[in-house]
Amino acid sequence: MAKNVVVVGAQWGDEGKGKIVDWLTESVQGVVRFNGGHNAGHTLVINGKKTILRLIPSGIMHPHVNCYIGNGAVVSPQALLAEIDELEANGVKAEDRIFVSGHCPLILPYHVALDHAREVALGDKKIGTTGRGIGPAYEDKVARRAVHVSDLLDPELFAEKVRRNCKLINFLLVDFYKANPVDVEQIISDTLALAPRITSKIADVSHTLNQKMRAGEQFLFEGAQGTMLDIDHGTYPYVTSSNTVAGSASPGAGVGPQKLNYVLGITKAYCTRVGEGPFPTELFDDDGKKLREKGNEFGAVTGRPRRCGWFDGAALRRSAEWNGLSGLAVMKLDVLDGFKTVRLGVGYEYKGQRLEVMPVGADAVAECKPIYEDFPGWEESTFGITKWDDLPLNARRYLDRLSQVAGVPIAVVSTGPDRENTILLK
Ligand code: 2SA
Ligand code: MG
Repeated sequence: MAKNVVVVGAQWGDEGKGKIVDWLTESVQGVVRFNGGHNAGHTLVINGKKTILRLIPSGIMHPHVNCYIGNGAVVSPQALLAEIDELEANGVKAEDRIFVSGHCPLILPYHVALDHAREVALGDKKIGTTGRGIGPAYEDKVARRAVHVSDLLDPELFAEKVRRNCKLINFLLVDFYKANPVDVEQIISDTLALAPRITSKIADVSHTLNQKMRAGEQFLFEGAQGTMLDIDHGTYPYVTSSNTVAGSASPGAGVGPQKLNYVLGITKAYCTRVGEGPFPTELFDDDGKKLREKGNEFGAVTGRPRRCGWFDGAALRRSAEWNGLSGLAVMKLDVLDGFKTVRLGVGYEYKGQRLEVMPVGADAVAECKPIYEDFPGWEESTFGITKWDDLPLNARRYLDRLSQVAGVPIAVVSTGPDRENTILLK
């Protein structure tokens, strides 16, 4: 394996990054989150037991690695500690292996209140956020008024910053959104009660990673959400509020881009999206229902049913460009077992023209009609297969074409949720 690998979702999230990061963790010394917050839901199945990680890097299940939360992520103290408690209750020693950059913006309850108020006000134009306060926390960062994890070291300064920010937030909540105000003093005291456990995890993540890299250690950078949800490149405004593409591992963790040696794009063998926004290959028929049921496509954080559709090659080609994908991990191949025909999106029809790549912005994407190539399906079960040559011929043909359309070699195929259900190609 290359030295430092960035793992990103190549579609709209929920591609199966958690399984792959957990699996690749065997050969690294640390796993790093660099974007997003506890809106992520990374599902791991180890020896049949399911764990869902939200903010904590998926490497935590391996006792030999340290887990880092870089400055590009947003941190809810409450959510972080609840996740650690859950892991510890399940016998995973997590408390002392998590290092958090002091420069991560905090997510506090007033961000959650604003997230909800916005969604209600948008009505049928809502984004379909996870309601975790992600957008408002990143807004504070860009507006240069974020309260950082390191501010928890100085209770007075912390309280002063929260009081100042809440003047604006309560004005917005009450006067603009006609919602209830937040109780500022309660937020301050509740958060400060958690502060010692959070501040004990503060580290200079950037410097630590750079030092350890110089000493020869290898790291995995674990992206959250998916490429098409990127704030700059995704189907704006139906996006999350962070950069989800691979390059953001560099500013989000504080390492130079030349340190990122390989970019692994995770994609399902089909496609899903949760939340609002355009999705050209979405299915509203029995095939869509079958994908949702067989693939158990429900939000790992919110439980929302995910929208399902065929693989979208025009989106994946874009994703390959935006991320600089070195290889693909194609997940959940077994979910396609038993379909009579499997359809592969190879481009779009847009304003009477053929497009090879997804256009930019939600309005343009909403006007795209997918162009499909149809493949005969396979009756045989692919569940748990560990060798490429053991896959049914029709499955191999489908995957070969998928890789050709994406313009990226397939490095991994996943044939089930467990670590063992994996084919390694490169
Ligand atoms: P937000 O909360 O501001 O980031 O929401 C903005 C959009 O980003 C989408 N988003 C996600 N899409 C897929 N998976 C995510 N994580 C959870 C999961 C989601 C869940 O793993 O299943 O449980 O519902 C995730 N997080 C954010 C979101 O749907 C909005 O479209
Ligand atoms: Mg997920």
